Formats: sequence, structure tokens, C-alpha cells
Amino acid sequence: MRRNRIKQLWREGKPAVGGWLSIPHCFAAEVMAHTGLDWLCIDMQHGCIDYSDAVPMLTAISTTDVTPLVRVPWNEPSMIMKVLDAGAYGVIVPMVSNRAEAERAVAACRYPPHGMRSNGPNRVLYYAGADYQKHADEEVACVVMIETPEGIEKMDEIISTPGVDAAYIGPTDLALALGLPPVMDNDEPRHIATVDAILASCKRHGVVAGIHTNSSKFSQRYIDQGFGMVMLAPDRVAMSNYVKAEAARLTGWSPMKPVGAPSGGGY
Ligand code: 3PY
Ligand code: MG
Repeated sequence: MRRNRIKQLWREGKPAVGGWLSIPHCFAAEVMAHTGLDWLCIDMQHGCIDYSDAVPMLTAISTTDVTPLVRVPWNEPSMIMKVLDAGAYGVIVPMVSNRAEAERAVAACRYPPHGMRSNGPNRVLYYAGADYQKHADEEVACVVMIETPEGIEKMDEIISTPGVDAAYIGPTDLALALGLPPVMDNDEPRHIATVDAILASCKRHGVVAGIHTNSSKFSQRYIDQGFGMVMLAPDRVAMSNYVKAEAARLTGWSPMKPVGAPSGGGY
């Protein structure tokens, strides 16, 4: 079976830096896959992406050695199993709040006797190799998100759940859970303290700590702190920031006032 590059990096104690896909097209995925990042996540929770969009995006990522991940819309076994069958080498499961929910996510990622994943690999056989089922349980990454009030309270029981490879922080939902505005790259002291507590719990339990950012400044901060999984660049923000920065350099012309979300905001 083709190895999961980010699991290999984690075994070597190295951080894996990734990107985020919310634009539902295989070409956007292919462009992002050729930027040198270690992993890309197809976001089916908040991205404009359905299963029929995700499959060709997985194929596009497969033109490289980048590890293809999918954030599923919810902790729902049937979708977790479907995206793994289609070639995701890991899932990011949002809003995991307690041990039972973490166990549910893990069970959907692992074949019996370790879990309840149903047998039916399809596209993944062509990507991974014919011996996929034999090694899938070791190579597939189960990443659970900690970003709810209950999840913060029960971080230790979630992170210590057998089979959880990484705990991934969604900074904006985490902020909401703390009663703060949903800011991504967040310097609010209570946010920092909660991020630090999740990182410490991951270190205690030998689980990789992951976090979403919108900038190299915050990605670097988290890598330096010991996060093993850091999201540096979403497709949407990269596109918007580049065009705005280049447009701002022109003289003798002014850009129209943009309508809608600031490029750095959102999830
Ligand atoms: C959050 O900020 O809550 C996220 O889930 C990031 O994608
Ligand atoms: Mg979130």
C-alpha cells in the first residue's frame, strides 16, 4: 500500500503543513497540490463541496505525493467510509465532544476487529494499491476536532481515545465555545490558554496536535510550540489575498471596493 506521507512525518517527529480546499473543482485542487504542502483537506463541512465534487478532487491531489484528507460534514459513519473508499487517506471529523463521539469516528475509520468500517474500497484501490485493506488501519488518519464547550471540558477523554491519531483545533468554533468572537488567528488570552491546554493534553497522550491558521505567522508559532499538523493556506484566502495585494501595488488606478467577506476571515 502507498504510505501516508503525513503519518510518516509524524512517526519521525516532524510537522506536516497543509492547505484547505473549499472551491469545488479538481483543477483548484490540482493547483494547490503542486505547491509543496504536505497535505490538503477537502472541506465537505463548510466548503462548497459535495461527494461528487470531492472524488475528482481526490484524483487531482493524487497527481502528487500530497496526503489527501477530507473534512466530513459531520461525525457520520457512512460519509467517513465513503470518502475513505474514494481515496481519502484520513478524515477530519468536526465538533467531537466526548469519548463516545471520538470512538464513533475511530470505528468508522477502522476495519473489524478494530472498528466497524464496511468493506468496499473503490477508487482507493487504484491510488493505494491492491493490498489496501491489509494496511488501511495503520495508514488512514483519524483526526478529531476539538472546538465545542463540551469538547474543551472533555479534551483528555477525547484525545486519549485509542485510534485517534490527531486532535485538530478549529480556532473560530473554539472562540465561540469560549464566548469570544469567531476570530481565526487568535491572540485573546483565554483562546491562547485553551489552545495550550489542548496541546499539552496531546503531548501527554502521545497524539498529534493540529490547528487551522490563516497565516505563516500563526503557523510558525504553532509549529514552534510543537503542533504536528498545521493548516497554512486555504484556496479561497490564497486567491483573494494574492489578487488584492497585487492590485494594491498598481498606481494610477484604484480597485473597486470589495463586496462581501474580508479575505482573512471566515473559517
Ligand atoms: C474553525 O475555525 O472552527 C474551523 O473549523 C476551521 O476550519
Ligand atoms: Mg469549526
